[in-house]
Amino acid sequence: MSGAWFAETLYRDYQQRLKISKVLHREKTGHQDLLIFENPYFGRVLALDGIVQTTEGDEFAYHEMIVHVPMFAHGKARRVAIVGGGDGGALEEVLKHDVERAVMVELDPAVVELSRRYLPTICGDAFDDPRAEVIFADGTAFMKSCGETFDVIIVDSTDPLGASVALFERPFYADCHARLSESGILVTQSGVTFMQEQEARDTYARMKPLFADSWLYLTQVPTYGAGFMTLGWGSRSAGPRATPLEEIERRFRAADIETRYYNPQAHVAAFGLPEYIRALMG
Ligand code: AG3
Repeated sequence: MSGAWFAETLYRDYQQRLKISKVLHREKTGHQDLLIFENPYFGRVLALDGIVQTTEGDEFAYHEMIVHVPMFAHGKARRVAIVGGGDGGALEEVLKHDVERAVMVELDPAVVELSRRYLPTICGDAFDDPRAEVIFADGTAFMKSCGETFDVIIVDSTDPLGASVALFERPFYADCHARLSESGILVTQSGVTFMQEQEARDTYARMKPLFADSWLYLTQVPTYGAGFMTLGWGSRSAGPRATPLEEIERRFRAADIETRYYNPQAHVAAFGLPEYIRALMG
């Protein structure tokens, strides 16, 4: 396999390639084509249906931002749901907070099983934590019928292709909204904006009528390529996004969490959008 390259198939006119130094696992899971390989620079890489989901080298830029921004903005989230996120990276970050329950609803059991086996540096011991519960189900069906309330809901999904399409649609956002507690927050993966403009536009337009506050915020994940990724933000009250820097700093210090991307300054700055993104919000 030496000399082989993984060529991502996400975009029509732009492609990133990662050298494969070793294939660790390849499987058609029944839901998707799963590949775990080793790259000399990024370490182990998880790809689903030809698209990079996470790597040991840069997972922190995604998982810390999709988790710590809503968690510290909320300030006292005790019950958290993750939709998708089978690699356990988001779950691990959630469990660094003082939560009482973290439910992860993942469609594909193989992603969890293989991430536990091959990506322990990403999920840590998250799956063994007594506060964590993993439910193998369709996230849309779960949010429609679960009857539970959450302070933070994190949608750590694949791109809107196949089974994930429904996770980007209004009925799902409405069900999430109904499951949130009083100042609850929904965050969603909404694509690399420069390449996936429509995704950011749709996310914002669909959340806006449902939530007291909706917005997009930024992270930059090297192996997602082509610039900033935006994360969708919907919250049942206007408070969390407006939390002053000093208060975020106080919460961050109190939580004593070690990070490599997230910090209170980066948190506040993430809501400051470049004009080409701002323009998509109308
Ligand atoms: N989920 C988001 C992957 C997006 C990759 N696509 C892209 N470059 N637009 C990642 C799952 C990690 N837990």
